[in-house]
Amino acid sequence: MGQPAERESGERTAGEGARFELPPGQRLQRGWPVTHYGPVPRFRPERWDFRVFGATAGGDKHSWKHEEFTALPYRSVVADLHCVTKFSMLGAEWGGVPARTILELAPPAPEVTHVMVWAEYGFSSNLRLADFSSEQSLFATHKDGELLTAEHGFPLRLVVPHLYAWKGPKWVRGVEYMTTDRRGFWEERGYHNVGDPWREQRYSYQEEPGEGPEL
Ligand SMILES: Nc1nc2c(c(=O)[nH]1)N[C@H]1C(S)=C(S)[C@@H](COP(=O)(O)O)O[C@H]1N2
Ligand SMILES: [Mo]
Repeated sequence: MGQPAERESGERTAGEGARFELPPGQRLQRGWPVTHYGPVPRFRPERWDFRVFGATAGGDKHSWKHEEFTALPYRSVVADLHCVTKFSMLGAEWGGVPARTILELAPPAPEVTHVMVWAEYGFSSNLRLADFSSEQSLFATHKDGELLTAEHGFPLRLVVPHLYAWKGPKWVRGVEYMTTDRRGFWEERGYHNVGDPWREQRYSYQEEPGEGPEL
């Protein structure tokens, strides 16, 4: 793998985002189904912002308006999507702002170990900092060269290709830096705290000691 800093922005890279292969227990999905809990939020550009808060370096809060966020460096990642309900979509090209860019622009305090990614209507998902900061993690505005549609997360969704797709909120609005782990929406409702599809980490009862906060 190359160094991310040496890549031209916008360059198409597969890396670890796409293996073009099905993890255990998954089947290939034709087309692109819509899967989420609750209603599709309406995008109001004048009210929209993207916030980074919690244990930031120096205690600073960061926020971007929509036009500011979409002006950040754009990059593409080819990634597979694995839903815990057992369908997978292979080799989509996502475009947007790398999670690492956000970590550079809004650095976390040294004690940060986890993040909570927040979306509209209070949907959330927690991630280990190491997963969030992986080279392929992307705040996506586009898929296969086109703007996301409303039901697929417009204006912004997180894509973390090496984890089950619930770890990537659609309609994302911000990131909270955390110094201890806390469960997000699905992680509180029976899904695995880590969610690695290659290890079939689907449900919280499969968690080994140390993989998640006590239930
Ligand atoms: N805000 C929000 N994001 C979400 C979800 C959700 O319920 N709410 N579901 C997740 C799940 S379980 C999956 S499989 C993917 C589905 O993305 P898609 O509808 O674009 O296929 O979105 C993820 N992001
Ligand atoms: Mo899912």
